[in-house]
Amino acid sequence: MNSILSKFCFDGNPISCEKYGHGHINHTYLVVTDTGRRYILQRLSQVVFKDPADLMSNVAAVTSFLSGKYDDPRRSLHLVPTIGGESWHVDDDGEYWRVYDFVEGSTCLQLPRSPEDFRNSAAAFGDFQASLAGFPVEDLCETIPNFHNTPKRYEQFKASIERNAAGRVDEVKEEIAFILDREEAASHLQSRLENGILPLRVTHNDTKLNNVLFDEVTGEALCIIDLDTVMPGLVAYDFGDSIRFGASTGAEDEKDLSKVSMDIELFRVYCDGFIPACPSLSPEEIRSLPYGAKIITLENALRFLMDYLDGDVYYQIARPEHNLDRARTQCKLVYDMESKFDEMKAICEAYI
Ligand code: ADP
Ligand code: GN1
Ligand code: MG
Repeated sequence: MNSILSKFCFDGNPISCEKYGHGHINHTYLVVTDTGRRYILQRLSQVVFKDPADLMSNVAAVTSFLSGKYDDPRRSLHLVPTIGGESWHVDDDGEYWRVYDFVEGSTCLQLPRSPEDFRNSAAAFGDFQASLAGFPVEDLCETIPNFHNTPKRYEQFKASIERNAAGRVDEVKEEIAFILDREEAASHLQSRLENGILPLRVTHNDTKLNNVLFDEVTGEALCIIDLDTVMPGLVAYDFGDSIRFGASTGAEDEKDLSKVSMDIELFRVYCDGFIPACPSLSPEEIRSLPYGAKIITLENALRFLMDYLDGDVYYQIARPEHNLDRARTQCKLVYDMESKFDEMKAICEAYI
């Protein structure tokens, strides 16, 4: 690790470097130097990101665009350059490394402490969406092609069932059936995109609550992080992914499914923070938001289960059945959202 650390322009000399955070994708470390400065060091996952140099160009462009918008430097991520002046370092094994300034005075949450937290995160993601409206979309690479193309995800899922790489298909027949039964409904947004009813915008694409940092003092959402999937997408998925994670009454990997449901009051609160923060949404986009919540949750169920079938190659896991537990909570949430869907639609309709 010392050799990696020696490549970046830190303020002071690193005195510690420890694993950090709850992300499922990159390997994240907290670095502290002898001047007391703190940094986030990350090794990118090349299982997930096939073209890390393109990804880093996106991140460099987006962070520099956003930092011009705020007076408080803590409102946006800042890359720390290498001693050669680059935004990332490639080591002898071909691994990609980057460093961000640590956003000081911030907290990262796994579930909202109060509805107010959730409203704040909604306003921050809405504001992020609105801020990127002026970003030149032609400068962005697609870091994961077809990331939220649900029909394509179903194709991959069926191929994974066919391969049965980890020999686990028989064990999860019920979960597979639940997901396959919903294939047609899951294409709703992709077909509206293809029919020109819904527009592409520059979206975040991974709007979990733990991808926003809160101000420790004011409690307000401070900084949107995890910019690896900023690329053209549907606003409904940004909205929906926040609901899937933050409006759940249980953790994403909760084993006791009786604890997992979608809190309709938190859904209402999120709408209240997000929709007014995105004033350019069309009526069709507002109508698409509940579908975004249901479909992205189903997509996550599919992706977690697919990784379980593939032998846990994509997401980081802390126990052998971790991906299966995650898939089950997502199925439970979809089931619950189906019973609340008319109410979800009515809540959104009121903003039109
Ligand atoms: P992953 O793609 O694996 O989810 P993230 O970029 O989201 O990786 O980082 C993982 C965690 O590290 C975040 O959830 C957050 O807790 C923490 N983190 C990342 N960047 C910063 C930062 N600049 N300042 C403070 N904490 C950060
Ligand atoms: C991953 O990187 P992280 O942990 O914030 C994943 C998301 C999933 C999420 C499920 C690039 O997000 O798409 O919805 O896990 N990110 C990528 O928790 O695949
Ligand atoms: Mg993350």
